[in-house]
Amino acid sequence: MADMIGSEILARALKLAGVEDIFYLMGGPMLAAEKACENEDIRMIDVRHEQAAAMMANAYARLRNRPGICMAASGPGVINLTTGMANALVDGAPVVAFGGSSPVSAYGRQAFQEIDQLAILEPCVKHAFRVYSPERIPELVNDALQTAVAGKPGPVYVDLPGDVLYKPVDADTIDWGFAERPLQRPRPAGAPADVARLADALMAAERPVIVSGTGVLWSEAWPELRQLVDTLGIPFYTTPQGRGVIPEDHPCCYPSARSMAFREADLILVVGTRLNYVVNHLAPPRFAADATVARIDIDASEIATSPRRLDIGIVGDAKTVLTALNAALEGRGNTERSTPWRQKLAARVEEKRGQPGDNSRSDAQPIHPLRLCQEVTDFMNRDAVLVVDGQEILNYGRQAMPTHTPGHRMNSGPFGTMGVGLPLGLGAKVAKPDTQVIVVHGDGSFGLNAMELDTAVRHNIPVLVVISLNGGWTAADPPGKPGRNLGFTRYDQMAEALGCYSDYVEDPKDLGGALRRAQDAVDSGRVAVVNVKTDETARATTQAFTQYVT
Ligand SMILES: Cc1ncc(C[n+]2csc(CCOP(=O)(O)OP(=O)(O)O)c2C)c(N)n1
Ligand SMILES: [Mg+2]
Repeated sequence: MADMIGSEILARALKLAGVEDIFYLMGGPMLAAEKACENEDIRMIDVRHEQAAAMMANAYARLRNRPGICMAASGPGVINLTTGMANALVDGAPVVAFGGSSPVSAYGRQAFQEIDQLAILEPCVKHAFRVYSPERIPELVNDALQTAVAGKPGPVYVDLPGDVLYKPVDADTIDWGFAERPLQRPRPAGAPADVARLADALMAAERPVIVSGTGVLWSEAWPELRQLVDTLGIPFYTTPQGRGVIPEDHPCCYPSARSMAFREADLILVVGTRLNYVVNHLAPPRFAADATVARIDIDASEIATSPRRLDIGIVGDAKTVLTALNAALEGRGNTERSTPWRQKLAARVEEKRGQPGDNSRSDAQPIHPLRLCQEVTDFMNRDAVLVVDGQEILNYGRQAMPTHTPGHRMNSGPFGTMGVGLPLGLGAKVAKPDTQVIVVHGDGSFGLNAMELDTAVRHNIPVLVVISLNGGWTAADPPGKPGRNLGFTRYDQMAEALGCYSDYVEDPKDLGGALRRAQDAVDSGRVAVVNVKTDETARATTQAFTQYVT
């Protein structure tokens, strides 16, 4: 059989592994690989900054529940991936990046773009390695994809030296079978005795609370979680990116009573989320000191090293363990025991609703960010993917905008990465072309990857971007923050120059119509940007509820 070069082997291996879309920025020594991917009919989406490619692959991975793929040229191209890869690591998302590098044969001779790329990427990923033998590329592609999704998902970096990518190999010597292996998603069951103990503890609890995270999304365990909630009437809360596992208009959802629920619970069940700063490490007094604490996690080290002592720690897959738990509760359904608890939380939600300071219907000009959130909420589809990036707008959005579909909420994440908004939105739209995608962006964070509007226009990825134009990074209050002011820039005009539909809004009365017209443009296949001048003094309060700061 004819020779193939490493680049062609890579493209064929990715195709055989089921890869349909790749986000990349062209450049040596990856050109032949990128061309070969085109020849394999993989959709190749070329972006304007490599970090955006990694961020798009992140959203894509989450919405397809399979690895998201990106590629970068050697040296600065690969280094530009780092923010997106580190963000994927902290998000726990299976992004697989292929980076070109200078030829092994010239290492140490100051070759073009030579730098220790593995050393730079290693702390940003779950696993990083270099390929030395082109004939082993199918095996190593399989290795990368399997590692990314196994157990707790995370990013993988594969370094591809130029001389490996261009080396001819006799195609008969290649074992393609590696690339076609199904991705292994182990679903360990928890210890049956612990599951039984958890069932009994839940039956005995009067004030139970569930805190769930993206582990439930990767495990696709939302039907089982909902069954548990319904069986015993358990109030539930999720991490900011774990939203939508149960629709947020479910009767056991009491978002604004979160602090009370955590403080007064007698049992806290944590499913598929780390006990990191996002949940205050589950520490008292924010979380009841005397509550029974139970945890289900696929990562044994999470259970072993829990910052708070666990009464019941179950190493297992969320879907498998919740299925067993539901079976253990079969015929024992009882929502009455927790009725007073739910009534108390419901009363708290009511009390908060009546409190002054709710600006969601404010007619003030400049527009209050909460009014902006309300207008977007009013018109967006129930199953829209909503991405929010910024600080004030992120915090306001978290309180004011619900999500009813599993995984359809993304944001700056536990790494607090400004700039993810637009790329996450584009990755989501590529993954789910028939779903409405809305990105609500701070004006500062928008700037970091704003050129991705060009990517969206060139590749026909129609999303709606709404900018909260408060004239800078965070609120102008307190005054005098260094480097805060950016000015009230007409980003809509910039978007127009890039080929987008655009609009600019100052009067709250015009907001609804402007959003509708923009969505009509999106529905006709265009990328739309609505630049909304908002109140620069509006500062989201960081109350206990917004401890979920990202
Ligand atoms: C890449 C990155 N750079 C800087 C920061 C620090 N930072 C956190 S929030 C924020 C301001 C965000 O401003 P904007 O996007 O305009 O949203 P706003 O708060 O004004 O609504 C900054 C600069 C960060 N988290 N990430
Ligand atoms: Mg801003």
